Amino acid sequence: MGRVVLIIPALDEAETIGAVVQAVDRTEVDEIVVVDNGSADETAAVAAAAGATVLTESRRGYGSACLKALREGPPADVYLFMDGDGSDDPNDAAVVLAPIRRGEVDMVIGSRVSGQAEAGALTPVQAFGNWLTCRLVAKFWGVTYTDLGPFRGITRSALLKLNMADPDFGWTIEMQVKAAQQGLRLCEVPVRYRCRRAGRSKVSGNLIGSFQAGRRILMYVFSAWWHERR
Ligand SMILES: Nc1nc2c(ncn2[C@@H]2O[C@H](COP(=O)(O)OP(=O)(O)OP(=O)(O)O)[C@@H](O)[C@H]2O)c(=O)[nH]1
Ligand SMILES: [Mg+2]
Repeated sequence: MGRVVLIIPALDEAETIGAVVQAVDRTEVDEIVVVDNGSADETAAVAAAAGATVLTESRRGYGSACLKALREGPPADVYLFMDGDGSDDPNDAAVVLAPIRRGEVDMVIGSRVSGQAEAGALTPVQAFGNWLTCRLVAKFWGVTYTDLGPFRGITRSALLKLNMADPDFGWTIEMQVKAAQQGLRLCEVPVRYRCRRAGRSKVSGNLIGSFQAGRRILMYVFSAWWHERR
């Protein structure tokens, strides 16, 4: 399958990032890149000490961090993405990568909905937003997803075709909508999901963050659909 690079966008995750990086099975992943977005804490130092390659992106946003890793990170044949707050279980890396290793698909989404989510790890707003978005994607593009989870794998060649651009939390839906539009071979696998282990929530843990991310995601879906129809 070639070289696997794990990308972890991280903002103020010093309390969790070390354990996350250390828990990654290095027989599955060749290099771990933590993209620090101007953390005020020791995220970068802790990640580096745990064995990650650290990149810094001054432009805020989850997507900006991912784009930085694609532009300036180490070469890869397959990219894996995961959160830095300990919510995703690094032990699921093998499960996420397996369909790509078998050559069956170009992209795998780790679904927290079909997997085991700890009580409270997915808030009601998040669960509803996921459900609604997935219904819209199925209606508009005929592809069934159950989740927009952060834990996912994609081949470099497929990712390049998607021409990713969203600098923020539209990143995950952008990848899934474009994959559907372009007819990528894709699948979902169940993954575990836990409440963030420590640190401050930036998105789903607070209502404003949830609604902002939700609005951005829905706007992306409707705008992609609108542009396609014109
Ligand atoms: N690089 C970068 N990473 C971010 C930014 N905001 C959040 N992150 C990271 O993206 C991941 C997801 O953010 P979270 O705050 O965990 O969002 P969430 O999972 O929806 O909500 P909680 O787990 O409740 O906090 C984490 O690894 C964060 O550190 C950002 O502006 N830039
Ligand atoms: Mg989180």
